[in-house]
Amino acid sequence: MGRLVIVSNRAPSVDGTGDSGGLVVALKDALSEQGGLWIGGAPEQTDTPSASLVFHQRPDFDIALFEMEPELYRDYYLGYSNSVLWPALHGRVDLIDVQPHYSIAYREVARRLARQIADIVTHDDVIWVHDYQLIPLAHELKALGLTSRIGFFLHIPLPDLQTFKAIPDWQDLAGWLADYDLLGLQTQRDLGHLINIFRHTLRGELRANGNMGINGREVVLGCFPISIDVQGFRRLAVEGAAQTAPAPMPRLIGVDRLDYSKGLPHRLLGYEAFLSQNTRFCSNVGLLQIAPPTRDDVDAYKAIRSELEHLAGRINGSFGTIDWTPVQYIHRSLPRDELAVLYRYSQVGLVTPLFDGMNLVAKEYVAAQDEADPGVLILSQFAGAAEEMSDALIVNPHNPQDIADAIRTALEMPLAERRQRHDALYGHLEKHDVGHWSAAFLNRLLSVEQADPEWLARVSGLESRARTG
Ligand code: GDG
Repeated sequence: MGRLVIVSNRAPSVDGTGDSGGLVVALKDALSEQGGLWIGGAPEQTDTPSASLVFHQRPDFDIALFEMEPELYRDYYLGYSNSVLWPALHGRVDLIDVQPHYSIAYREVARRLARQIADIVTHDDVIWVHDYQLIPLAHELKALGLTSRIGFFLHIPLPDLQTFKAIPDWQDLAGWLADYDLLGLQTQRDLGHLINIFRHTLRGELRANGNMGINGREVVLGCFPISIDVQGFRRLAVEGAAQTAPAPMPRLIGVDRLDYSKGLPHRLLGYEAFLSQNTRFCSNVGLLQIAPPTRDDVDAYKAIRSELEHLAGRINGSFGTIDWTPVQYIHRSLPRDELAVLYRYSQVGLVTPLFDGMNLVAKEYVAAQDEADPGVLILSQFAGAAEEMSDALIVNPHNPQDIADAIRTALEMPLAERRQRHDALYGHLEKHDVGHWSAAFLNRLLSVEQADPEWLARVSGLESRARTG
């Protein structure tokens, strides 16, 4: 094998700050062993972007940044990626904002990036592309004749066929996905949706080995539930807690980017129902909601922020007293080590997305607990994590009563049951950490046969005819 080449919308920082998030930790070892390279969008846009990748060396792996103009970035990232694909793939077709220039920019970014990548990779390099911002990349790379193996991992959910078809370019998207050699999804749920999309759109045939025959070649499919650095996160929580006092009263915690997919208003409605039905808990429990800003420039995000602030204000106004604030809402990002301690000192973890690829907060909450006196995880049935974490209290986030009941059950749960549930959840996580995830994906990618040159020639021919025609 040549180098491992990771491609994502954003590359890790050149100086290593912010590496503690899961993905860099997961891929660091594989990258440094293989002499790897991480290609990603430059953190700042420029009116005079370089026509080739801009290289930086880190001690562990190299970084190559892809530059773009501010307008192109806006239409590709805030536009197509986050105003079309993100809502559609999360089942919120009502929020899709279709603009022709968004989809032009999305394709243009993949085309330009492919040219820059094709200049520097060789046949033996293995390319792993991440997430919905870059779906057309394999198509563009193969059109340039690249024969390296190319895998793709979708971090967010893939909806059912009918929802998928609400995206104006759904047929193109299906075709671009089928150009990868390996497609990895978070859950069996999403894998089922992908198979159905391929069957319907490309007459794909499911083979006995679970892969799909599409246009005379085999696309390898797999379910790879992402995870966290379990030991590392647990260590942060234990060490931090040794220097911090516990919370003065039982606490529920929620930690989510302020995104409409995370079900924050639904969560507050559930908490409101809980307080109104269980008044003995008033003044004796608190909800801490950390919701750092994200994609502020997209209208749907402004709307969710004001909805959340309205609800938090309503609950505090109705139930709060001079000495007690029922909802503590923080609209800022906190350092990761502080988060770990907050999780450990919270008796209930509330993870109630309406639709989520995986949800790492659920896993972080479990990893941070004290096994002798663990808290209880309340988890939405629509988080990908629910497939693996059935020992959490599983709820339907659309039903406030379900959330209210689960909060009461969690707060009243006897120690023995809390320990039993936590042991099962932690036991699974320990064996399925983020290293397990990246190794499983990479091993599968390495076992894929390299592209058939005849097929490639055909695709490249069609592509160049389409361009010149
Ligand atoms: C996408 C998919 C999939 C949050 N607030 C703070 C903070 N965070 C960290 C959490 C966690 C991460 O952000 C959020 O991860 P999630 O998995 O919950 O969600 P997305 O950001 O939507 O991620 C998701 C994931 O990709 C991985 O494949 O699981 O389904 O949507 O790590 O801790 N971190 C810090 N301060 C904060 O205030 N430091």
